[in-house]
Order: sequence, then C-alpha cells, then structure tokens
Amino acid sequence: MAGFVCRVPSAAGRGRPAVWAVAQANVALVKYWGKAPGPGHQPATTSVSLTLDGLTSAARVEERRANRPDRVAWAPPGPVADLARFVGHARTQLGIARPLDVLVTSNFPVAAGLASSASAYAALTTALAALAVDPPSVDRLAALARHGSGSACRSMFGGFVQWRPGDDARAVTQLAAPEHWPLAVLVAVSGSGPKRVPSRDGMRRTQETSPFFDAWLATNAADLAAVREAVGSRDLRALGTAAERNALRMHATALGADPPLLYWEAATIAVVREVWRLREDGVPAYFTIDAGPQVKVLCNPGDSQRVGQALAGVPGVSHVLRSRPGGAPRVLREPPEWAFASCPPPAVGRGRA
Ligand code: 2P0
Repeated sequence: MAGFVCRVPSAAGRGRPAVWAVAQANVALVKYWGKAPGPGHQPATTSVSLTLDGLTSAARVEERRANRPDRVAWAPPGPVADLARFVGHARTQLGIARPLDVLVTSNFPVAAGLASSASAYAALTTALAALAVDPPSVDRLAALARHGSGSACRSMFGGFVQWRPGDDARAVTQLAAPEHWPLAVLVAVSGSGPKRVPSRDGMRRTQETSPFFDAWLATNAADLAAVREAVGSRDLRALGTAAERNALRMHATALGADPPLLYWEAATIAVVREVWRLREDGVPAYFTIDAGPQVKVLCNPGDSQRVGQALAGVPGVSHVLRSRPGGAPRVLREPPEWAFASCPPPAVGRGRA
C-alpha cells in the first residue's frame, strides 16, 4: 500500500501535514511497582527495562483551528480521559498554543500487560515535541512522558534503560544501547483482552494494602545491582536469574494485596514451567511477567527458534511475538504501514468542526 500524508485544511486554508511518531514498548527487568509522592508518576524504587523492537505504538498529532477543544482518540479504545489530561499538560509544557487532534494506536494487544501505555505515551510525547517551537532535550521529554504513564519515560530511550526516583536530568538514563547485547525476547501471548485491574490501580492497591510491600521495596537494591552488573557483562544467566526473582517477588507482593491481585492465567504458569523445563534441558531461557498474563522470555538469538516452538506448544498460548532490543522513538512524516487503518481518509468532514 502506497503511503500518504494525513492532511487537513489549516486555518490558512493550506494543507498542514500531521506529525507521526513511533515508540517501542519496554519490558521491566527490575520492576516499577509502587509510587513516591509527587506530580506525574514518581517511582518508589529504581527500575530497569529493555526496549522491545517491533512492539510499537504510533501517535499522530495535528493542529486544529484555534478555539476548538483538543480531540483525542485511542484505536482500539483506551483511557481517553487520561490521554486528554496528558495532552493538555504537554501543550502547556511544550508551548503549543493551537488545539490538537491526537490519535494513538498500537500494533500489539492493548492494556494486557504488554506496556502499551508506555509506548503510546512515548510516541505521543515525541510527536508533540515535534510541534514545539523549542523542542526540549530527551531528558526533559522523558520527564514529560512520565506524566502520561510512569513506564513511558523508559520507552523514550532504546536498549537497556534505568529510571530512578527524582526529577533531575539523569533520572532516566540509557545503560546500554540495543546493539550492546543482541538478546532474543519472546512474548508468549495467552490472552489479549484488557486486564481486570489496570496496573495503576493494582500498584496503588498493593502499596496501600499488601503487608509484603515494604519487603518488596527492600529487595530493590540487590536486584538492581545484579541486573546492572549482568547487562554490563552480558551475562544472560545472571540477568535472567535476577529478572525472574524480581518478577516473582513483584507478583507475590501483589498477591498479598487486599483484595488480592492475580494477573496470571493457567497458561502463564504453564509457560513458567516450560521455561524451567527448557533450562533443565540446557537451554538458557528466563522469564519475566508484568501486570498481565503474558510471559516474556529472554534467551540467546541462537536458541530463539527452539524456545519459540516450545512456548507456542504450551496449552493456552495463542501465539508468540518475537522481539529483540529496540531503539528510541522516531518522528515520521507519514503513518507506519500497519497504522494506516487508524489514519482516516484525508479531509473527510475535518477541519470545519
Ligand atoms: C514496569 N509495570 O516496571 C511495571 C511492572 C507493570 C508491571 O510500569 O500508573 O502503566 O501509568 O505510572 O507505567 C505499569 O505501570 O503505571 C508498569 P502508571 P504504568 O514496567
């Protein structure tokens, strides 16, 4: 399909091209699960993530005529009130005077534990920055993206990314570029519907009611040190061991909430057991699980075929997504091929609303 640029008539009567940006989801190796007081979403602890190539969100922004409200949409539908609040905040921060038409879409299951809000807000922040008269540094943009969704600040960078509490320019940093370590990441998808309890609510409930929450906070320093060391030395065994431990402790803490939070399905446990079985057979594969039933598995690229087949054979797994360390967000002048369906035909009833 040939590309086209989404155009609507501008106030001056000339077509004004929309700006698109894409950003990748990230998977946390040391989880963010708990907040500190403060504006935006401040983390209680330091987290480390890996940006995931190919699990992509795209955002389109275009200016509307003056005196119109912002118009925002997720496709498929997402939490629009949060999105609208973020767009208002970002316009103020970036000095964008004109109201905006905003569309956010993703090429993978939304709100199912695949960090779609992270990539969505990272893509949107990047697209909005392209409209700013004086675009801020990526550090400032990461701080802005955090106001949409905490984990979005990590998707503002490629590769291995650390996010620590604080508002300074070094709060979010790249630990290593995607090329540093060509790991394979396989996602065993076992349910694509929205999760029962959104992460934000689950995180709050855990923090407020789980008797294990303080113990969870106390584990952060050791897991962080282990993951940082393993990334630096490209030690899959050390990375995987720490990531599994950290994920299981996060879920154990959430299970202790009142009422309890269980993000897993039967297939989630079956995949965990399959990963452990692979290891017993000598294949170095390690899992992590975010706030949903999907299991993400890290392995060497040379083992990804075998691991992918094993995961696809687990009852309840509908399909397996293949990823690897991904890059930073990018601005595009036209929509990515997969997002064409989200881009309405040019100028149909638009611009006069
Ligand atoms: C993470 N998660 O570190 C953890 C692990 C889910 C499990 O960050 O309230 O959508 O918008 O800041 O970023 C999901 O939480 O929450 C998340 P808000 P967010 O990836």
